[in-house]
Amino acid sequence: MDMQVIPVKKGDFNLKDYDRMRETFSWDDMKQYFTWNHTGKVNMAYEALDRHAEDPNKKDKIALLYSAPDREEKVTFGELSKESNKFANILKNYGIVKGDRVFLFMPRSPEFYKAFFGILKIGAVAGPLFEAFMEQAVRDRLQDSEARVLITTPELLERVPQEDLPDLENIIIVGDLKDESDKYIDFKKEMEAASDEFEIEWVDLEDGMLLHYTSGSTGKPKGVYHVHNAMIQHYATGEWVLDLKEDDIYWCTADPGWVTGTSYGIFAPWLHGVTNVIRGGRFTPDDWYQTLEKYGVTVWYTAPTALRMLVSHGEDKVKNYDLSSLRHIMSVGEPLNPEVITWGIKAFNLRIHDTWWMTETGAQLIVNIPALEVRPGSMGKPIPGVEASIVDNEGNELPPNQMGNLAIKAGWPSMMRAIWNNPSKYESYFINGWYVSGDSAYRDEDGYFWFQGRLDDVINTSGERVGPFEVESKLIEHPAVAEAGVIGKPHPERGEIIKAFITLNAEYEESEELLEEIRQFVKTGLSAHAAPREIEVRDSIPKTRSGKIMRRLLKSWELGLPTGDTSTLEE
Ligand code: 6R9
Repeated sequence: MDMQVIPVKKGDFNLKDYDRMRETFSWDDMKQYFTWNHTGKVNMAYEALDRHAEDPNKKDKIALLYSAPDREEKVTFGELSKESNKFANILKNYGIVKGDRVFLFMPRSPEFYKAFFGILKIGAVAGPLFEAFMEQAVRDRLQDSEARVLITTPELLERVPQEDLPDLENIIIVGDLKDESDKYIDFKKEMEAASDEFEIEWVDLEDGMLLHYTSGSTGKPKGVYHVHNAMIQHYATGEWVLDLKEDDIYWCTADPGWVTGTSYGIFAPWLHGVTNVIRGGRFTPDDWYQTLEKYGVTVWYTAPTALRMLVSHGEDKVKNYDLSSLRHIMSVGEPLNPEVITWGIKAFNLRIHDTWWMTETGAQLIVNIPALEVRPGSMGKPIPGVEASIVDNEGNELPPNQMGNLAIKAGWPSMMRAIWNNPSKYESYFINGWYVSGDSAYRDEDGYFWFQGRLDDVINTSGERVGPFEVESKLIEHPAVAEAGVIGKPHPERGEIIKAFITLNAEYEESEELLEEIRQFVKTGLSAHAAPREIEVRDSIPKTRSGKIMRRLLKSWELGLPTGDTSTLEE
């Protein structure tokens, strides 16, 4: 990849000397921003909500700007604080206490956020599930977590295998309930009756707050357990990386079933008391641009898969909208193709800032911030207070430019504290004091980190290591290619050959000539050994709900192997 550097634009940064700060910063410096630092009383819901509700200047500020195809609603910090008190009272009535697991299986809606904070206020652990989960996925998660309460909708209730869930004592239904029996709790009715005063449960920084299930490459989904202490890092990155200011209109497009939708769809913006746009339903490019324009979004956090979709619909579409309010864009979840950054500069006149982190890390770790020059294709540098490195399989650090395991010195504030019910799995993440991410990467001489792939995805063809992401990025630079997923396919001579699955942009028809042209495009644009020997055109590329290309699934299909856990597959 040719090294391109996009410099800092004058005036658009809030950290003058990032590198120096990374040397001197201590997480203790961050505590002063929290109420518990002088009261000793901890709860995320207090810091993110009640604190603003108690502030006469903030209480009537809009916290939640909700929009869905059929509904629009504005909720202030004051209202959200009271409404979540009501929900906490409902849980209290049903005997929920600190430490219990309460799950949410419903689409994004104001009710979701009211319930979510009610759960935190009573000191329980919230478990948000993607609304698209089918029965098996719901069963696995509710069984493993031994959830006592589930909040869901009449439509999704069908996918809850109640007979297999002995620990699930109560189901709260948001929406019109057909069942007249008292088997279910009616959210609306109980909210109307509930008091909006609630004595918040003060917890310890190390008490549980959130359980996010995530799939590994094998086995059942793992419950990644996070504690209230994570707020320190949510707040810090909200300032440094999201660059949030008092008057921002912030939009994180992620669903709260994914960690991005909680850490950065809920916590970071509301810890900063910023107005948060929540958009439900499915998006088309016009919906995205309309949302940005209509609400005057200033800070936008999204994912490569969404950005690639926008790219495939062309620059002209952007021109139909007034996006002048937008000042800061970030991306997470997958490698951000340099091509997309280049496009973003043309389309929005803004740099898109890549950020790297994981469900297990709870918050951003390696990032591009406004103060740093962007090197397209690089994830950026570690945030202050975080030590990142490249290590070998024994946990020894490797020199610059050498590829290895991307690892983080254990102990940052938002690090997971357990894998639910699975201590040995938890321990397996750590070697020699390092949290080993399962991603491969290298670090350049200037300390920028470059993602190479999930360790299990790296292709070895004729002894050459090829990162599928590099090939995918090149493929989508071709005007005909919309999306691409690349795998290594076993080959008797070459070890593996590269096989690409692609979707075509609307104006293109599949033909032998076109596929050969695309192959040549990679060969001449990237390298001969990186050119896919096989290209297959498909209607879609399988992705997780958080937008990651499921290369593992492509590979299973290709080899006719069992597909394993596909609960996170986007339909
Ligand atoms: C927040 C989130 C984690 C995995 C991670 C890596 C990939 C995330 C990335 C990235 C390249 C980035 N990933 N951000 N790869 N560049 N900026 O995505 O959590 O769903 O647990 O996924 O996603 O492979 O290990 P999660």
